[in-house]
Amino acid sequence: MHAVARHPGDTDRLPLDGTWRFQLLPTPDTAPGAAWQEAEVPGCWTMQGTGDLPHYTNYVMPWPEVPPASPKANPTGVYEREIHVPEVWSGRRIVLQVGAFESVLIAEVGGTVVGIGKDSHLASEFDITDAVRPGEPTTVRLTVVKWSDASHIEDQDQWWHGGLTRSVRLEALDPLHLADVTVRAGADGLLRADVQVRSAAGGAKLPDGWYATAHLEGAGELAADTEYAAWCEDQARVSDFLGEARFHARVADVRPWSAETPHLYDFTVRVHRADGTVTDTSRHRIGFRDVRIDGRDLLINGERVLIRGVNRHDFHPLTGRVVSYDDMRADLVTMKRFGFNAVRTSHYPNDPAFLDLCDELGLYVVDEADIEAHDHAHEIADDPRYLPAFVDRVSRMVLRDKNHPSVIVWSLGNESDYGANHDAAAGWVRRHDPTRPIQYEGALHKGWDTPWLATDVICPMYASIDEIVAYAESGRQTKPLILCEYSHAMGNGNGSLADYWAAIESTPGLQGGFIWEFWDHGILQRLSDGRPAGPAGAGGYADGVAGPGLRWAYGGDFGDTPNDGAFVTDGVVFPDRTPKPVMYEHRELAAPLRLTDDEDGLRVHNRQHFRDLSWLAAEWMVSVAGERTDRDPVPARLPAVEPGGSAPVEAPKELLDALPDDGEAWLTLRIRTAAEEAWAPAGFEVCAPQVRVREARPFTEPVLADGHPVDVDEQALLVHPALSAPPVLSLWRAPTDNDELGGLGERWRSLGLDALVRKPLSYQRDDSGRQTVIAQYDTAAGPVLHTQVLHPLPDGILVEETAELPEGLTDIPRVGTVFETAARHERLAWYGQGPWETYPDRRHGGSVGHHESAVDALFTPYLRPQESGGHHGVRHFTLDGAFRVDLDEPRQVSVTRHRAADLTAATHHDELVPRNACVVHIDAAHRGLGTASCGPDTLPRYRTGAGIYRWSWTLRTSSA
Ligand code: IPT
Repeated sequence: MHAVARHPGDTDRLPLDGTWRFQLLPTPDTAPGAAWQEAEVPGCWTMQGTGDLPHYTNYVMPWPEVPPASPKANPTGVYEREIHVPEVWSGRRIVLQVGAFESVLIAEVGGTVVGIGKDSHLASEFDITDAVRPGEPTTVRLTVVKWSDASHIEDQDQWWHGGLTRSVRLEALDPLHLADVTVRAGADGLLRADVQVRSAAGGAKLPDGWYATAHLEGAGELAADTEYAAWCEDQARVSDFLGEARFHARVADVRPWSAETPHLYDFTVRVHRADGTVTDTSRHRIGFRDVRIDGRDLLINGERVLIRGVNRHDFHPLTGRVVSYDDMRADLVTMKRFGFNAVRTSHYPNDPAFLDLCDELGLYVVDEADIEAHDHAHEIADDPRYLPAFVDRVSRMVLRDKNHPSVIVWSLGNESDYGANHDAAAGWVRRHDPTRPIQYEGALHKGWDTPWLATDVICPMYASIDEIVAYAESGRQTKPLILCEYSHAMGNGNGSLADYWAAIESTPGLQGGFIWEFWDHGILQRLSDGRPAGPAGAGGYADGVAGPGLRWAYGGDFGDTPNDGAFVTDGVVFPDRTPKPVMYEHRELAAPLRLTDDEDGLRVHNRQHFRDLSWLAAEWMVSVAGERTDRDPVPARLPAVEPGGSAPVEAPKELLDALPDDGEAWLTLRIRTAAEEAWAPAGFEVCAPQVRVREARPFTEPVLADGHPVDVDEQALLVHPALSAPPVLSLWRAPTDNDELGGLGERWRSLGLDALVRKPLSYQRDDSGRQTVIAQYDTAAGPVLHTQVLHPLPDGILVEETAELPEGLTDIPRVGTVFETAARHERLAWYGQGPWETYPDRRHGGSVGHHESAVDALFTPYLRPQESGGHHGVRHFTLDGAFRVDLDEPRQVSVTRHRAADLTAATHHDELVPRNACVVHIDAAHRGLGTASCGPDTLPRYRTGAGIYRWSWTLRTSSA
């Protein structure tokens, strides 16, 4: 019965969610005692104040036992409550459904064991008809054993929890029921539905005269296929205990389903007794769409759709693995708002409601089975003792989810090597559902040229741009290449996402990928007792920051050993779903509309596959460097452009004609939703493509002034009333997760970059009042010579700097100036990229223009403190209007309240104590972010190394 989607509104359901009696035992062999506490269902007991806490490991099993063994010490939760089966359910089949549990379930009703279940992310169902008496109370006990042989194939990179993690309920069914409904609906409007009917009553024989009916929105009541029935008769395929029926329909002018156009149709199947009584109803929201692989292309409705995907785990910072309908919806809405069109249910099937939402909101799904044998992958993939579990997990997922249009690919699981167990599972899927491709990354382990038969997609993880492009151009590629994981979103990262997309969009054979991953799995933790804040902790966070007395916990924070530390915090959103800066990068790269200005003139491009531009409203804006122009945006008329096409668009003359005579100027087309979409209100900003309409004028030497000498102290450091720490050379940034895990943090420390000692060599004032200061900074790769020429200006100073880096000083984080302000400035206004944090290899999300922000809001609170708050391409900035810096050319700048050393020393965001001063970095060069925490390092063109660097800037203050 698990294949049949029943409508949630049907009345034959009794939810059992809520407060249950609960006790936690040390082993499954321990007898429950008399003392009960309470636990919420669904819920993870690891998040509910028991002694068993969350434990994080990436792939190392948390205990040493080898498969299929599990440890003796084995937390076991006993959940109990009374149920009252309504009298009106007499004579019906009563089914107990447990949505999800980790990892073994023993179900008892009225003291009798009715069954056990495994497979932590699919429901287990038990026919308890004989164990209950309608009208009388009965005790249900659900015993959940945390560790088992199954734990070895649920070894995903996430927190280990225990509990009942999805809803529990009773269902009442007539003995005559729908056992399976398989709907196939193509973009041509043709539908075929195959229905299986069984009877669970005495002898399981079907009652005479039963029949099935089907109703489709847009086609009405469907006639059962009599030819098919006759053929069955003829072939002696008619059974007295398995009823089969087939329906066909053709919907005229069908509106096909796609992620861009998620049109759904109501489809209902019913089974009746001879007298017409309906005994079971199955309701579906179906979509008409095709999925097909043609050579190197995965086609949706015949179109080679680019897959802009993200991997998503079930996660919530207060409840662990329990996610409500609203939370699932909010996740998917967030994805849609930031341009994602696909999600991989890494690494297990999600709640069925999740797929309903994907159908409705429009997201392509790679539906993944709950199999990850990571730590012992090689031993398990061919272990026949695990064969039934592999086939069971894959087939149960397919049976449950096959009627969802959003599901376009089945995935056999993750990181489990490759073995006969995979082929067995794939074989079943190929026969049961020939309408969808299968993918499995492990099937590539012998190379991409000769994938084993369990994958139809070349779906590698973390391959470099060079690798995928070389492969696509090699002539050896025979299947579509869609990365199952790439661009590891740990900390301040996702460098070169734009370079990936430039390669994907320009290389036939490359069709996209799934960013790793959606969530930073930081659990909200109370500092007072080190416990998860739990469901009561709601409101203890805002904008990515845990509240006072709280922090976002990662591996090790609950005393969990072994653990993999902050590797669990690698998502594009913070634990409270606040988007990280990379989301804006992604939104711009995935924009449905692009703007170009080249020899073909100003044009808009429709980057979608199925939709025109009529759902978008647009307005023009211009921004000019120098003074703010503050001109109102003017409405833009978007031309009609077919999907994939482009058309000229008229520039806003009134705005361009009114430009000041001088200065770099940018034209922005701000795009919003014209009307409400399922995932956004009307007027929601979708993207803001820009083109430069006028180049910057070259930096002109400011007028130098006589007679206002620049002061330096005995260390040859600038003395300036607006600065509490004078400008010095900086070659260090607090290592990002990519820097640390990629091994650079260690290298930079061994070079001494984190503890540079400045040795003044000379300083000299000339007649014009200009100071020339030369200092040396020793590194393990040799000395760095740093020269500052400090010129007096009538209203400030000009600082010209040169740094000479020795040959051996390769690949360092930055070369630039750092200083601190004397005053506690509150607001930064800058002309450059923003408002989101940008870096050299992650700067497409920030548009060029005038931006302004509270200094405190400029720092992105990555869970493990690291370099943060950078702005690319800054031309000038002011602090509270009183402190102005102009740069010789667009540069990487950050203004925060944290020194790089403060960030380096802290392990969690809450340890940071903001300084009063603003810490200002102006970089001549800044290393890109890359994605080396899992995947390729920063591309060579974004690296910073030996050589001579020159940069200059002016400082003007009201007090200077
Ligand atoms: C890959 C895993 O599939 C994923 O679950 C996660 O662990 C990710 O890496 C890193 O965060 S596996 C890795 C061996 C590439």
